Amino acid sequence: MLGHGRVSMLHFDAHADTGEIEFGSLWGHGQPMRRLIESGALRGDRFLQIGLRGYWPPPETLDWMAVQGMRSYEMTEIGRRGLQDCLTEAFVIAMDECDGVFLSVDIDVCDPGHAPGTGTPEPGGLTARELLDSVRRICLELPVVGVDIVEVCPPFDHADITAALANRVVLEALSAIARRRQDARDGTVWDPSQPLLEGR
Ligand SMILES: [Mn+2]
Repeated sequence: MLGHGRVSMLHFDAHADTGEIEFGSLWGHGQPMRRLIESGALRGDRFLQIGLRGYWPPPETLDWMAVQGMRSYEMTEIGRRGLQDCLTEAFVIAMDECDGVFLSVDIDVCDPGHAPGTGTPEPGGLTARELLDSVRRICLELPVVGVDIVEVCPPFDHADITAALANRVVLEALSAIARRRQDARDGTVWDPSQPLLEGR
């Protein structure tokens, strides 16, 4: 199967989503990352989580994650080291023995003040600006093969704050992927030190 075991994951979320069972079900919104790794499609040791915080998961789930070799950049580490430093490190891991990157964005990675319309809000997250800049950088610098944006809950939203952010995540990703492909066609080598990232 093309790409099987050769795609790494960059997973933005307040939650690990690596639970074993939720309300008696193997398939809930807290289990997808465990099922994905169990399937063998993605390697646990090429699975990078960014923005985790709060009081879940329990120790036995954290133990399972450690056995898989998963790497989680919790908000405390991001605050201490800086988001860009964490991303730079994650990129190196993601591209080791992998051909592509899947970018999964749970909107609750952002602070509820920036994304209130979600089912399991967790205080102390990224700003909208940090998320948009991260998505742009990932899609410019890495061979992204797929993107999803999940957990937007319109009934909980206010003034379309969350919906607008999710929309802009998609636009940032598509625009950056298009730019990367255009540069590849033109033979332009993108220099991260140049001011593209400092555009709007
Ligand atoms: Mn979440």
